Amino acid sequence: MYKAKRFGWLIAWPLLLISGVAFAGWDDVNMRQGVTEISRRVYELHMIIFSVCVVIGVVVFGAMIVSMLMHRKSLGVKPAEFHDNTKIEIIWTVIPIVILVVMAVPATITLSAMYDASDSDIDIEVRGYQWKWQYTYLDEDPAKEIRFTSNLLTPPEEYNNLAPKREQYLLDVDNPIVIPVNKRVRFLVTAEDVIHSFWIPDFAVKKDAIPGFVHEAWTVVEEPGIYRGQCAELCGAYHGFMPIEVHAVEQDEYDAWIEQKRTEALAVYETVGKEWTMEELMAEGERVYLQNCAVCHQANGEGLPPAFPSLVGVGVSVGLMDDHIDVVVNGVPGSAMQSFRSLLNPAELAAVITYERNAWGNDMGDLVQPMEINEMIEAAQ
Ligand code: HEC
Ligand SMILES: [Cu+2]
Repeated sequence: MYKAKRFGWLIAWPLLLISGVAFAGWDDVNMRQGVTEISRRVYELHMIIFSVCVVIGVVVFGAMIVSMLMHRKSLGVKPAEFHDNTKIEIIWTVIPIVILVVMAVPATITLSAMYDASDSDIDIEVRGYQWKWQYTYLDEDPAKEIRFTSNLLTPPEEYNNLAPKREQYLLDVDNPIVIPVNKRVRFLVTAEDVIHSFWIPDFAVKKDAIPGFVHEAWTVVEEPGIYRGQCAELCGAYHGFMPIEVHAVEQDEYDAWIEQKRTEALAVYETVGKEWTMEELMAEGERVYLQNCAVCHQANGEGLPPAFPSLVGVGVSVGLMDDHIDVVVNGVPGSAMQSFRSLLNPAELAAVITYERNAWGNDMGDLVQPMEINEMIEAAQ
């Protein structure tokens, strides 16, 4: 009786553990179940293995604590004197082996299902950059490929504590991934600069994005909704600023989105991607020049020296193409000649540069394609 009272708490704490099942916030502290078949299997696996660990923990620590307390010296217990007990040693080796093997079976089945990325309906290339993701919806026809970058929306004021934080703080982006529900989507994960990791907990998808390697992951989302993830690899100062946002939508909504993205991509392909002729560049170049450059350099190109230099017969306009491109794209720091990189699109830049080299009797006879300008700008980023 005396002992039972003193060690009542021994019985109390497992009860406390069990009563925890009824604890309302249990889902918040447990691993999330996610929204895909795989994520639910991962969750179940976690629960099975977690329970096995709890039982082992209770049995091992229980036996340890009970024997330490019940057989302590102050109770006058005499220690048993024996070495080696082959029977016990065999038992405590065999039981853990059996437990490990039993746990390995469901774990291996789930893992091999996760790794089987075959037979996909949609292939999306995922490319990690410091610090953003780029997504490409792959297609056999390159003109139909859709590529966009997905940037953090949360402004610096919020993470510098100068403004109140939004609900989706550091978790929202300008261009989310859009996928249809009930379709097998394959992610081909890679990186451009350093190692990143593409992690969407609700899908049980987590793959390292490593430059030069392509890792596969897949998912089938059943419920429409917005799902969020993050880069899960320490990839530099703004590692926390490259979240992942996935919109799972009904098939018709997805089709409409794809259609719109394709039209946009085609428009860019048609202006920037195609070969331009000298006539096209000169016509477009004149328009761009009169609209953006003539205020300073004058319609006849002669400028207003010394404030605004002449472009006729002198300087980069009749010099090396690369120097010319550099001035127009990047501007001349500290002067009124600003950078036109983001003010004009690559086609407009190529046209105005070609125009300056061939108008007003400059007659250089050379031209630059929008594609070349585009590549230079992308490479410099
Ligand atoms: C607000 C006035 C202003 C506008 C608008 C402007 N420029 Fe300039 N530009 C200048 C000034 C000033 C310089 C001289 C910079 C320096 O070298 O200090 C210059 C220099 C240049 C040069 C280099 C000249 C040389 O040979 O050294 C080129 C080429 C040029 N501009 C092209 C353009 C084009 C193309 C546009 C329109 C898309 C444009 N500029 C619009 C003010 C302007
Ligand atoms: Cu990263």
